[in-house]
Amino acid sequence: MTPLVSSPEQYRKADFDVYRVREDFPILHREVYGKPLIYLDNAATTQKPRAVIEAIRRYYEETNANIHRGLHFLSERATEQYEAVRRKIQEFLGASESCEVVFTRGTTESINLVASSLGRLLLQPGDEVVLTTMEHHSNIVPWQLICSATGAKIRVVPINDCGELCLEDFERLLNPRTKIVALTHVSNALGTVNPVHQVVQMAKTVNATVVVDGAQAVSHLPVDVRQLGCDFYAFSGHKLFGPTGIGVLWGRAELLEAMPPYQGGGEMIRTVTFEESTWAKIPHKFEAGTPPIAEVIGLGAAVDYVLQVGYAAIGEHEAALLERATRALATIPGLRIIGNAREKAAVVSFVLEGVHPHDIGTILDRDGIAIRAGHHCAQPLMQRFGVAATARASFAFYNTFSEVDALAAGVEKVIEVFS
Ligand code: C6P
Repeated sequence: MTPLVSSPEQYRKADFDVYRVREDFPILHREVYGKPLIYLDNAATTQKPRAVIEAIRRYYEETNANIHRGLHFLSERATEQYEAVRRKIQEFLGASESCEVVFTRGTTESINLVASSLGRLLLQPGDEVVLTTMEHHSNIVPWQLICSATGAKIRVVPINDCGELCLEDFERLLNPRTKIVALTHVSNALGTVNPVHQVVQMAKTVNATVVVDGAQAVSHLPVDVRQLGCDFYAFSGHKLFGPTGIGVLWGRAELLEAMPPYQGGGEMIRTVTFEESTWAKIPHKFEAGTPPIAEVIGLGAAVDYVLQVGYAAIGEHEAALLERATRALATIPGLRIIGNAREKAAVVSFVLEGVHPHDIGTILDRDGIAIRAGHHCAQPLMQRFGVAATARASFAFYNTFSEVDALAAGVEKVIEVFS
């Protein structure tokens, strides 16, 4: 492999200093097996800046109370903080109204909510739900469940060898029975950034409702749901440098209002008798029970943090990381990168001739390098590329060029072990 020059000065641009940013993430300073941690598993979950950890600590130390119910001081403060995050997310996504922001446990729950509830509203026997080959299981299985309950069918948009959607095939699939199109914004296993705006425009020619899985997008690029034109957008807090156990489903108000509740319980009702119940207004109709209050507040801190780093700096730095990683890995004999889309986030999936991806992961781990190996909850996608699994390095803005170089050196070492 051609050695790649790397000096810390390279990353210190006027407005973005990766080493200063890394100071905000306590975990990035720990060692594993006596080696500095090199965390390249950001698509699985991102690390948390001190601002998020502190916001959660402060909430529990100073404000903890249940929300929306109490008349007392702490409950009012907690409710204010919780609802302030809803407004923050509204702005973050460019949504028109804060009532369009529903808090969930994560992307998986957001998609289950929309599949189950919108599916019951819209789907009739013979109707079609269009997915793509690159969907995560979270954007396949909930649709299978509702299709088997309603008699609707799933149709799948193929992808090309680079891992891009075949839009001509998508156009051919669309017909008056197409009621829902659900696709990922960024593929977790390939890094492909899908042309969501274009997909929405095409889907709207048959009046289909478009659901976007934004789990892998929000950490890499700014999202504006009005510009995208979609009807629903889902993401997880923990992939946006926020806590686990919190996610968002944004949906158009008129659709959320028409949809039946997803779960029943406290908080989501207006009146209850043994004969019947009536529902609270959106978004509360979809937030049954005590929500994850501290996690919502942590998510608010994460959004503030990401916006302060800035998507322009994130995009520029991650593009450089991706370019360097692609260049370094592509020259390794026997290594095949899976996913070479023109529009790609900083994710590199690869296979190595004669070596199981799990062995790559295990050997790298001993050098402190955390990657993911497996099917990435995208088995149909793995089948499309004729592999059972891949090794995947996924980057965030706090990763450095030296870490990319260490990954490439680590893979060379794996080859030595197996030669
Ligand atoms: N992908 C990965 O390592 P949850 O678990 O609900 O936060 O997110 C589910 C999910 C949905 N869609 C996409 C595109 C995703 O990438 C994920 C999570 C992780 O790739 C865990 S499998």
